[in-house]
Amino acid sequence: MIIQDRIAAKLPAWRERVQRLIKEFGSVKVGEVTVEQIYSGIRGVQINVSDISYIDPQEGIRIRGYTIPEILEKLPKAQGSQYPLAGGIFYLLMVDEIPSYAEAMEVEEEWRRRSRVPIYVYDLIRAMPACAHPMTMFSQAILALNCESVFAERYNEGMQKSEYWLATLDDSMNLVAKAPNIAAFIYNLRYKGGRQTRPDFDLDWSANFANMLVPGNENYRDLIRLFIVLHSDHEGANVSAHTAQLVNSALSDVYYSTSAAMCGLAGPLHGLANQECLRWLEGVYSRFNGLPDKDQLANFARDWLKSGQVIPGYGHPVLRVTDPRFTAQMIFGNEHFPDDSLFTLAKMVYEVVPGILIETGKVKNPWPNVDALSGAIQHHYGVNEYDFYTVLFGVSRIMGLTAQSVWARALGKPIERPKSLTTRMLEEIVGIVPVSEGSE
Ligand code: AMX
Repeated sequence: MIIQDRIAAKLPAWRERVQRLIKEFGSVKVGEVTVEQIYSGIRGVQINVSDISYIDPQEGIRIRGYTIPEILEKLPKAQGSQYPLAGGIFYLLMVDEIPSYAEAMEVEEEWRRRSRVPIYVYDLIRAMPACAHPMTMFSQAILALNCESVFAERYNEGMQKSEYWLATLDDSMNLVAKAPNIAAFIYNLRYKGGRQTRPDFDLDWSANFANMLVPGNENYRDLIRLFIVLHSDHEGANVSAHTAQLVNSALSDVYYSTSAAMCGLAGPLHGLANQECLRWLEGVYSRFNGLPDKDQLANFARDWLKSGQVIPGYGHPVLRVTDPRFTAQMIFGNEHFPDDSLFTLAKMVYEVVPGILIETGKVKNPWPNVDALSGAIQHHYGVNEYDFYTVLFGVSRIMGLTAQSVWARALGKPIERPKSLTTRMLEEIVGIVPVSEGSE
């Protein structure tokens, strides 16, 4: 398999770099942790190394060193399209090189061969109650696939540690290959009366996924090609990425770890924000019976904040500028449907809301993140069942999550085990209570 061969060729040099850091510089301090950081979501504490992607607060994401515009320009394109092949972004995430068209297509061909989803997964989804959120269904379906885990099987047979990454890669390829079929099945079951569109193996991976959701729409295929690249990875320490790393570090296979990551992505402060964004935009639109003017929108946003709620799609724990993934979607919308009503409203929100968030004096980043637009764009193509948006996000994010797991196992990362303290211990450390007997 092409990705396996390329990683295998690079691995000795990577292992040497990491071993040198640990052996020669293991005692060098990287940073310090404050009491405030402990109480505020271990914010900014460097807990992990991931070479797959990095977020610069002032620039946004770089995937394997490339910015979003560079990636969109350099990755090989699907035939007849100016948007990249998903096989290309996966290759870049995994191998750390921009692939040729032939290399990206080889990945896509491998996925095609692995794409069949066992019937028990569909049975499980069908058996879930009507109240189950699509993310619950998606996470459960991924978990059920654990029956197929190459890693689990080989581990039971006594696989060597040096081969963990190979089995993890095998599982990752299988999971990515099957994810679009599972997600489309959930969508059509939940919203389209169970009328499923069969996979079209003449289409590239992204276009096939798009076609199972919105059959026969070329522009929607391009949107999904773009969406997959934009959502594929966002550093190693956000909730879903960190969850996947933590679970996978216990040598739970990627079905366990990705399913757990999807549960984190399902939170309203993380991946669910895209669904919340569309709900919010629709709320504004119906409140004003159409587009408000800017003053009306500003007053609405102020009242909303006063009621103690967040404006979804705005703010970020790391970014301090407009998310370049937001900008890429804005360019797409302006090219394809500049006058769409919700898209126009989303653009107006971008003009008005940052100023309102700045007024609060507490929001560290008043600018939009990726989620501020993705829902409005889906809505344009008739995918207006916003409960489903985080599943779309998840299908793409599996690529980055699994790339991180493959490299973690390849570089021999051990089980994660940070340490927790008691409040009393912290009070002792800062010197406001005497050190108890027996503690030192
Ligand atoms: N609307 C209203 N208030 C906001 C806000 C927003 N969009 N963004 C931040 N704030 C508030 C916080 O709630 C916090 O208030 P508090 O002190 O009363 O608790 C204060 O501003 C400071 O927060 P911060 O340091 O700027 O942000 P954070 O790192 O704590 O949180 C995030 C980041 C994304 C959770 C937050 O900006 C937010 O809730 N945004 C809206 C939801 C959203 O868009 N999530 C998607 C994130 C991207 C993703 O994972 N997909």
